[in-house]
Amino acid sequence: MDFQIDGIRLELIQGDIAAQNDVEAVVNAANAQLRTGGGVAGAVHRAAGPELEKACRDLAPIKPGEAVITKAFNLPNQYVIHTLGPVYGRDKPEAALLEKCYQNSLKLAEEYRIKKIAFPAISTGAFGYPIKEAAEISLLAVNKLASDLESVEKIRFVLYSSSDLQVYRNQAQKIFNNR
Ligand code: AR6
Repeated sequence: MDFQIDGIRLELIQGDIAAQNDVEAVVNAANAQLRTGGGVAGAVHRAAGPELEKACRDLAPIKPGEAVITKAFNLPNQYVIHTLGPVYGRDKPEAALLEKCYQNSLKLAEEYRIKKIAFPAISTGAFGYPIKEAAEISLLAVNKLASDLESVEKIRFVLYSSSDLQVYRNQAQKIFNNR
């Protein structure tokens, strides 16, 4: 399902963030040390290969809401943007920190003149953020920034499960169809 927001194409799909071969940058739901892990971080590091952890070494640690960029090595992309989401119930204020993840990732995408970028649902796995709240925060963040984006033309949310995709669709319809 696609939406058009101030000239930005927003796509919502079900899939694997490590298999997005038509975007220049994918976003990693990272840990503070920028090491491999479970979920998205595991998939991204496995597909990128060991060079990715080496490239991350000097950039770690990062704090919740921050984002850093590296090359993508064996992934079918040019860049990986690594952002650390808040742990739900621990890193406060969690909504503002989650919004910062999207803002700072898009800021880096602009700096690197990236046109197409794919995000996972940051913080909604191991970090426990409820999907409905997280979907609303991430879509509102895009809505707020869309008119300022000069390089970015396409933003894709890659949801792992069909139920998460459905939640994103419902939230997007509420937010964008009422504009
Ligand atoms: N592609 C797209 N989405 C995925 C994939 C995938 N390959 N795998 C899982 N998801 P998580 P977090 C979904 O746990 O909550 C890591 O171990 C998943 O269903 O990857 O930010 C790191 O090392 C969920 O909806 O990220 C950190 O320690 C969403 O992606 C910690 O987990 C995010 O799940 C980060 O936790």
